[in-house]
Amino acid sequence: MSRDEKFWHIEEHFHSKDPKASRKDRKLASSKDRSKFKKSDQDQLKKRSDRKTAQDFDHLKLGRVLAITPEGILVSSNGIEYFCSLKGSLKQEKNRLKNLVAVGDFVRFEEKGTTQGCIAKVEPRRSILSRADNLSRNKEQLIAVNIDQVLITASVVSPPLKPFLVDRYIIASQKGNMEPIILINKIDLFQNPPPGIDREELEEERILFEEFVKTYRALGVTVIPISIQTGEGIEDLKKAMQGKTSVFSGQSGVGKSSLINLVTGSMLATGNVVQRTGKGSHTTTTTHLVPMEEGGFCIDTPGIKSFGIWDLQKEDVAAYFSEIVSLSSHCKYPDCAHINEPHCAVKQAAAENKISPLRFASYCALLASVSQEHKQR
Ligand SMILES: Nc1nc2c(ncn2[C@@H]2O[C@H](COP(=O)(O)OP(=O)(O)OP(=O)(O)O)[C@@H](O)[C@H]2O)c(=O)[nH]1
Ligand SMILES: [Mg+2]
Ligand SMILES: [Zn+2]
Repeated sequence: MSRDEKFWHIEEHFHSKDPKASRKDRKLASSKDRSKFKKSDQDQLKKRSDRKTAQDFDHLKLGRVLAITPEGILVSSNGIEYFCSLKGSLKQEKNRLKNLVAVGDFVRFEEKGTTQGCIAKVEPRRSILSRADNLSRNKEQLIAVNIDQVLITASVVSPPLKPFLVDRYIIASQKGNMEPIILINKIDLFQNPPPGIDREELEEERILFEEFVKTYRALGVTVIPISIQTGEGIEDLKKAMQGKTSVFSGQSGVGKSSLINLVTGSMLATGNVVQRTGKGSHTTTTTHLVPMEEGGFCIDTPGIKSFGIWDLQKEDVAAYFSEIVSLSSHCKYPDCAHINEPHCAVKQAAAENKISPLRFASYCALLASVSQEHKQR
């Protein structure tokens, strides 16, 4: 099968499902799913997807959004690429959304000439990776949709590992109905650190890395330590990506585009990390979907500076930290936030290192930032 044929094979598989049957499947799947928060997130997703459509769009071309570029929305349909605009009627739906269409969307569009089109309908989405828009925190920014898994990409040393950022991504993945997988790239830097990093710093980073891997694996999350330099972890990454749609997301400079190039043979631009600051140089500027030879797709995204979780209420933060959930019944107050309350089992466990200090610090920081956002609204 050629790349295009594979693309359409998977796409047709997605659309050939009888909607009633797939609704039944979804119900069954969600009834089997025991995690409470996940179920309500799925319900919410379904509600958002079940928008009433009075018009019939079946006669229009079906395509998938590959990228959103200054020239228009790039849509692939039967191996042909079209630059599309959005129909006026669609734009009326724009309220809390920053962008109506996202990379990975399946769309119905009217053909206008040989390479242009006009999108009339966005098909229901099975998963959504989004964040709170940076400028106006009350808008949802869609990063990519219809994805199986988020490859949360981090690195060690340059840029350094940031567990609190990983936690935010894990929560966004769970809210949006995707599996989180953590990639920790550049582990070769423990042997060959860049200039300007002293021994002590390197040792601290190594301790953090080891603690991190242990903690997140214990939570049941797949963690793959990787080095492009030595090839470590690359086979595991390929296996994890096979036949799936994955989105690479994380800070600038961690190596998202480099990893995609290595796995898919693409030629995406990559950039240097600024040595003085340890920060990436924001090389990738648009999100785009790349088909893979072995089956499946991957999506490269621009590095982010900060990641605000969309629509996360203060009261719901703890539910995403399973180790906190399981201890909270031992707190004195049933609505304990585990910050200032006396006789708090969670704080006690954190003090005794019975829960990971990384995760507890992350919980506290997230709760503080969500409370702050609420005040600002
Ligand atoms: N030492 C080392 N360097 C790496 C590794 N992977 C990537 N790099 C380097 O890290 C730098 C940044 O890589 P990119 O692939 O551009 O990072 P990115 O995450 O796509 O960054 P943005 O597009 O800015 O978000 C490049 O100079 C890569 O050569 C690795 O495993 N080890
Ligand atoms: Mg990049
Ligand atoms: Zn408590």
